Amino acid sequence: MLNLVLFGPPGAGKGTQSQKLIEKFGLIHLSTGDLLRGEIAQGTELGLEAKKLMDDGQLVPDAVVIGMISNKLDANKEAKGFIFDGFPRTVAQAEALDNLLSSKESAISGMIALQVTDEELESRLLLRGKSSGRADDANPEVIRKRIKEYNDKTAPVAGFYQSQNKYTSINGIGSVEEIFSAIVTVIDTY
Ligand code: B4P
Repeated sequence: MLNLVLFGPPGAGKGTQSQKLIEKFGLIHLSTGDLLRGEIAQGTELGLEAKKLMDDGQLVPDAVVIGMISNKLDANKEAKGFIFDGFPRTVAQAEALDNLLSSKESAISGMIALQVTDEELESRLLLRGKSSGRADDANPEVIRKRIKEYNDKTAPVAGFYQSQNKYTSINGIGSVEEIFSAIVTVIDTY
């Protein structure tokens, strides 16, 4: 079973690369950002609470996203594997994911981290904000807050996988195809 954590700051290209990876490897794509936006679109109570935090560039509470991922793992018992995109975003989420997978006699194969400079992230997100309708992409102040949240709370997750010898970092600047090919080269070593 191939279980990949695609890691990187907001705008690093996780969602973009996930779309290509699910086609090539036949994996299930689990993006907590997409799942949360789905809740918002349906107007659920969870979605209403999450929207306030997301629009302000903050992380949603661990218990909420862990619960969503747990439900998706249960609903896809026959999957060949999963791409975790935007999850785990805290060390507590990473620990919970290990526990969820080990209860299913599975584990993370590896984490691939996309390295992109803050200037490039900001310009990508502002560009997407012009057409995506995402409030969290439209405002430079919110984008900077998301990058700060990443540095404070999410960056330590890399160390969690480094200590398990499951971490590989690649350059996230270049064409989508170049980055895809670098990711596939890493996956081929698993
Ligand atoms: P996400 O939906 O995960 O959003 P993201 O970090 O912006 O990444 P995304 O995958 O969408 O963008 P990508 O890099 O592909 O999270 C949104 C919010 O949800 C968070 O701020 C948080 O509030 C909440 N949340 C989600 N998960 C959570 C969790 N686990 N715990 C707590 N809270 C959580 O692409 C960005 C742009 O770059 C695109 O326009 C793309 O076209 C462009 N791009 C991609 N590759 C490129 C390349 N090689 N060159 C140039 N541009 C490129």
